[in-house]
Amino acid sequence: MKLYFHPASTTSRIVLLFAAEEGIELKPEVVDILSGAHLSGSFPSVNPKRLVPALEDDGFIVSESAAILRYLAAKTGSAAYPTDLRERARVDEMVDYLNSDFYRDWGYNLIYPQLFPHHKRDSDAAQQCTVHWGQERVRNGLAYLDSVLASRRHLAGDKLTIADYFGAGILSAGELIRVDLTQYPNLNRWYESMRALPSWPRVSEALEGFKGMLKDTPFVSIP
Ligand SMILES: N[C@@H](CCC(=O)N[C@@H](CS)C(=O)NCC(=O)O)C(=O)O
Repeated sequence: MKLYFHPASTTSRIVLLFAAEEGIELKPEVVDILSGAHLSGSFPSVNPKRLVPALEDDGFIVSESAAILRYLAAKTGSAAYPTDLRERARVDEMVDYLNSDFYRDWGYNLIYPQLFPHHKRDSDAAQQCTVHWGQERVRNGLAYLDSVLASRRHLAGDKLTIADYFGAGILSAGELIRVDLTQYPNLNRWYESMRALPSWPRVSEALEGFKGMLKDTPFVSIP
């Protein structure tokens, strides 16, 4: 199987971490989204949405990091995507929450408009409004996740599942704007447990590099 990805991409790192931890071999194909390599050439025929990651398995292509996680986990029979109907529903419930309500505010309102020129709003007023809207809503989301983790070891129960890989990847983008998770003790405990996974440092090398470049940039964050 071949993975089209970029090492600094949040959604790519989700898949990379899961595959590394589960020992799933993926042939790496870096798509340099920073130079726009995903916008022309052959990549749009792989993913017409022109986004990474995308997985190719014997001519079958699947995009969307959450769908790729589900595909890989089901294909390899991973315990991280339980087959019990209710356990699986808990996992899907969490992945879908993170991928929709939470990520909209976290990624597309709070973080990305501050990091990427193509996400920045047209006027200062619109930018400020978007980022503060995101900040307010993200506080609710983080408090919700913290409350969930008060009675569970992991995001979808007591076992490590694809919801944890998905959630940790999404949460890691917060490191770029220096979100302080210590005020959410259950969430922080869980996030640190994900950061302690053996493959985390290798998969997160590009994130660490990006963090270093941004260390003196001021951000609206969750202080
Ligand atoms: N919903 C998609 C989002 C994928 C996505 O936004 N990928 C970003 C990198 S994290 C990308 O390819 N960006 C290129 C661009 O915005 O031009 C997923 O979960 O895979």
